[in-house]
Amino acid sequence: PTDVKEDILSKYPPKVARKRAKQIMINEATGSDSPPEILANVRTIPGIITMRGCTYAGCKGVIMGPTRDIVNITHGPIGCGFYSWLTRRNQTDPGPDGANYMPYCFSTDMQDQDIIFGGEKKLAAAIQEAYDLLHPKGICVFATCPVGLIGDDIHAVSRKMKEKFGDCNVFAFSCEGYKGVSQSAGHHIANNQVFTHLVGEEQKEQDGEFKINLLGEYNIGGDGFEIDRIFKKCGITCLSTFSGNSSYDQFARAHHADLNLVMCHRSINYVADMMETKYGIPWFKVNFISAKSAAKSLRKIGEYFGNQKLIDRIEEVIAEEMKDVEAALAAHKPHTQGKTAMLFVGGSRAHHYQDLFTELGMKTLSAGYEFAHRDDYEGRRVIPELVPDADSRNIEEIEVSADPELYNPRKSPEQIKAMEDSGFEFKDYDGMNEQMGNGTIVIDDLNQYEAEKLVELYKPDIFCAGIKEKYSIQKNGVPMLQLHSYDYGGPFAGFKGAINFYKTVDRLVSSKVWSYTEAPWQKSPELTGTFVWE
Ligand code: CFM
Ligand code: HCA
Repeated sequence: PTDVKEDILSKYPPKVARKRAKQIMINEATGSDSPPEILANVRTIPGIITMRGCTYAGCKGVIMGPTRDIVNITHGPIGCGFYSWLTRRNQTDPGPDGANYMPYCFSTDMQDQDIIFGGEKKLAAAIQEAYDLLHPKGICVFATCPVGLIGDDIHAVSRKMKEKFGDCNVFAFSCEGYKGVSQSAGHHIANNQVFTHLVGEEQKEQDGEFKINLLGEYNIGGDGFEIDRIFKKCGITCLSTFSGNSSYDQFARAHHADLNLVMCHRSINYVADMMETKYGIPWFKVNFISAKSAAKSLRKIGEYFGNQKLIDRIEEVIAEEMKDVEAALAAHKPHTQGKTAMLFVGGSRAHHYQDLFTELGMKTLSAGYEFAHRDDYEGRRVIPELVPDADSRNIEEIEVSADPELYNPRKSPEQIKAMEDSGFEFKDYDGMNEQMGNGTIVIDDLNQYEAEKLVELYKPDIFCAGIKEKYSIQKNGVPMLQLHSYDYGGPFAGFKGAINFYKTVDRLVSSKVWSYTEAPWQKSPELTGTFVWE
């Protein structure tokens, strides 16, 4: 593998190679007391074709996109609104008469004259129009790059409209595309505003036993539906999901839960911390990707509540669900055993999905995140070591303290301590590197050139990434599975999702069709070019 790193870097100009060398790692984390550091959450080098998206995409598309009854208005030229319209395939179930604005694309459609003379009036008119037409519970406004450049005060406009309406919560996000180095900054901006303007609004006590929130689950391909099915079967009450299949009221009542479960820690771990500080709700990390991980997460919930009836019910559910899982593995594993995979996804899937490949007997040769931070690679314990830079300082950190009325620690410090002493982990997650094993290749912010190079050198049996990577990988003769949109299939979470995944992956790695593909440059070699650095 050391040669592979050299090989990849040799094509870069020296300055680029020096920076990329810190983001390409031959993994030595397993069993090590001082695992090597990786450079992450830093700017992409201009000119490189990154897999990343922008801060607006992370805020508007990822975090707020899946909420059905908030009108999301993109303040900007139409392209930003258009290209973030329904692209993430998050599903929603509004019920027979629930409001659902997700199929719509709301935008102020800024023109040249708005850029020159300012767009605040146009924004106020758009908010008014949305209110008159739909009377939603909430309206959210998202800044795109030009809005930040010309200085429209979207927060002042939103405040004014909120006061004017009296029965509609209007708030805004300074999530200009350039605000951070990736989508990750957008998650933070979105979550801060939801926490400030929405969580805690509903004062009424909530019914149900074993009340939890699921943070960081976005219902891609119906994953959240499958997890909800499992919760219901176990008798666990999910008050709110941030933000898959969510509604305004779910956020407003979230502080009534007795436990926060964190699924995608990259996009939301700080919300769990803020809710613990403000309301006294403990949190821990869960993972519902892979049957074993789902079972482990459910057992941990049972242990947290310490209720024998719940614990027994969870065991019954796991036993029942695992019958089908084992039957599916018996059918598919003989075809997948020993095969190899590569995974490059945004923030947590490149890690979570390795559990599914392990269940299939497959080995992950190389993996990495588009925009994760060092803790996602090396584990949460490195957070105190992270040094803020100019880009991360650009993202507001909000001050949170215990709510004078609503703070109510669900477990006393002594109870938490006793649980921790017996091995129960709160507020923690492991990094990807340690699980992957030594000698594997971990790459942060992979780019188009490196993706093709990895495929050429290793010919993995399957490559997982997003839409931008899909077709070049297939043209290189390797089956490709989108782990963002699931190629419009799924769900892949929970027990039924795991079965679906086994079937999908078996079909892909067992098919010979990709090895017959001939890319245009194989037929006509004059189409290949070599870049020579002088
Ligand atoms: Fe979390 Fe996500 Fe992901 Fe993410 Fe994303 Fe996504 Fe993703 Mo695409 S919140 S970090 S910003 S699990 S949209 S639902 S699939 S890159 S790995
Ligand atoms: C985003 C959304 C995205 C893109 C997926 C892809 C998603 O990052 O803005 O590149 O295929 O999951 O839809 O991550």
